[in-house]
Amino acid sequence: MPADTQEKTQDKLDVLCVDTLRMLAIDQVQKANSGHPGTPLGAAPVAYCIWQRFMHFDPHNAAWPNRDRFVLSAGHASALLYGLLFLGDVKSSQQSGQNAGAVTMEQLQSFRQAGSLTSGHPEHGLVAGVETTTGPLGQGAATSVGMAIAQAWLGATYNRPGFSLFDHKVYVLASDGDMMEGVCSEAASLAGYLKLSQLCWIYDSNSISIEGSTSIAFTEDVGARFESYGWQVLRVPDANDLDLLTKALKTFVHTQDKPTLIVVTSHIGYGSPNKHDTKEAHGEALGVEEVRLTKQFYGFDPDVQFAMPEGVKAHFAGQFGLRGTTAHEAWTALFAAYRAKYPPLAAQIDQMQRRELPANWDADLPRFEADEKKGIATRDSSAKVLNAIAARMPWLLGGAADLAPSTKTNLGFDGVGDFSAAEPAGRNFHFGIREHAMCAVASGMALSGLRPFAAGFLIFTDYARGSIRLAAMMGLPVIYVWTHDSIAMGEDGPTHQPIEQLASFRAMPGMVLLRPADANEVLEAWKVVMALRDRPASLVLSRQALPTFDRSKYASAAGVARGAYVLADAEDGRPEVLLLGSGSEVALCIAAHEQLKAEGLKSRVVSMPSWDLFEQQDEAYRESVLPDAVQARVSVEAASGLGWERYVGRHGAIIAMHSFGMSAPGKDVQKHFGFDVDHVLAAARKQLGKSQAKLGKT
Ligand SMILES: Cc1ncc(C[n+]2csc(CCOP(=O)(O)OP(=O)(O)O)c2C)c(N)n1
Repeated sequence: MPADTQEKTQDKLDVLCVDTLRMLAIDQVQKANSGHPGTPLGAAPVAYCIWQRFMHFDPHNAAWPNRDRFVLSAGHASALLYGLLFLGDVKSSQQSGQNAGAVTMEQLQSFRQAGSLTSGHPEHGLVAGVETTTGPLGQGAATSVGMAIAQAWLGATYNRPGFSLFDHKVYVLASDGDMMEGVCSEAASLAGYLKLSQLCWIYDSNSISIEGSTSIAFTEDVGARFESYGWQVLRVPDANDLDLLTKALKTFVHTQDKPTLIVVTSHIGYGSPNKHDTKEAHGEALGVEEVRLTKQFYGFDPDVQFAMPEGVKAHFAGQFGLRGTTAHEAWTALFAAYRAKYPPLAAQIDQMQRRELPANWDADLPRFEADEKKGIATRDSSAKVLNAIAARMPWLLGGAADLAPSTKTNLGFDGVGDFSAAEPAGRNFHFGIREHAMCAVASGMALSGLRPFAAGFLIFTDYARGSIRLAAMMGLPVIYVWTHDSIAMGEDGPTHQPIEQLASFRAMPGMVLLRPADANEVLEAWKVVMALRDRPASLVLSRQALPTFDRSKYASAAGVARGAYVLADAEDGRPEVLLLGSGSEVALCIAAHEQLKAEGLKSRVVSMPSWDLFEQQDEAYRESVLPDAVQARVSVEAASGLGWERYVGRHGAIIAMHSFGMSAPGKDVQKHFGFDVDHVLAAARKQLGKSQAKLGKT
């Protein structure tokens, strides 16, 4: 049959495949008695059409770099994605260094159960073919913009005449909830501006969410909004019409100057006689009787669960599978020829896919001489280190949410431009004032093998937390550069002064938080960060200058790699009081230490840039830094004190923030809240007094 005729025919087999997907989804949800059957019932034809007729995805290699991406942004409809992966026979794969498993019939039958791969919402790294973790609405779609950016950058950087190595598409299935989320609007606005023509969002518009009709809260013209963002907007009035869907997707494929939104009108719970178009279809099992009725509607045997009709898998293999394996084979041959012609470029592609660093990435790292008077802001020393590394690592790239001049994250060496539609090989990104989308985009870039950095003020991480949290969950080595790290940022006042943000990042599993105390700690922190392969890092940096410690007098900053280290000690190595701090407050500890020393008192300064790395050290090392025998302890950090009791103990002193900050010059704010040497000294003396009293020394 000629291709066109084939597409025009709503082949019985196509319908059977779509309905099998539907039945597998409602059976998964019913067996688990938990999950979301409505959207799989309504949107199955859309997903089917993309997979069967358009996707280039090799089921034998879910990590092939030029595969088309499919993102289920409506992650609650996970039963649909698991059905697709099962019918598409997507094999297990190494993704993000994890062994991502394959969805088998057993997995479908243990949907949402302990130990299964088919968790409530799709988790990247757990299941092969799940391109990004979704569930929090908006995240998948926003992340897809990063994937499309990565495609554009990789293509512009590595494609050569006759070698179209990176030309893949990014498909997203999004829901009403996605369209309501701010992060989607931010990301779509950016995607439109950047004219990301390989990006296609399919909006499953069923007008139902948890509380009922979306009209109770959402009546805007989404298409018009996207048109104003610069997207092409297509409409398919009936989700069951594979021909119309195919036509719209073809239009997307041939569009080269803008991203595409296809608004598809669908019916939640389609085919369920009593739940069709109702909120009840959204998020609970249909019920045994309704499942039977739904199966009857589709002509399936109501007594059979997890039916696998004859020919369905073979049909997937003949279209989705064959197209993918053929494309991958052709790409592999192309890449072999490319490797022969452009060995260094091919080596870069290999390295980035393996999350390795290029040889000599650290050959030009700056050195920072002692400068205890004037010093340098850690954001400035970080800028020097970042530029030195980026100049040797082409796929280290990123930007800020309109704060590059403040975060000092601009790449400034020769030949590095700004990323734009006209210059897609640029490496400086202007994310605009869109922190949340910036972080989702950074995740999408990392998921495509790039090493992105995203920068902003530490305070605005609150805006971006949803995406940062998912990056941590996925184990993505995104580098976050957060500056203006404390009340010391000064005049902008309490709205801009972070208090609880350090504690919240320390509480986030997987996140490596580093708050270096001086330029050499910054250098060491970057070394730690660059070595990470499966964790994100937050570099927390100061706006104000900090002294660069004289390392001939104090310990080497190499201790940063262990999270905490003894920076200055009592001469005999037997301190009576420990002064603990991070970032800018370490200088206060050092000043206090020198004063105590002059008075004949024995103190130790422990610089603690990363609690998390410190916790990973063995007991012997931790004891060597914080000996149990010394209970007189003072911690100094210009942030919430939450958690410092872990290190100073119940009787230690915690110099911390107990309120929001205030607007005044930074030094005045620090003094006002007790971040000065006198206060540290007073606390240290009090601690010494208490411990001596305890020892009966009086
Ligand atoms: C950020 C976020 N907020 C809230 C939820 C909880 N939630 C899950 S599904 C849903 C309703 C989604 O409705 P819609 O997107 O229209 O999906 P459909 O009803 O079509 O399945 C909500 C509020 C969520 N997953 N993510």
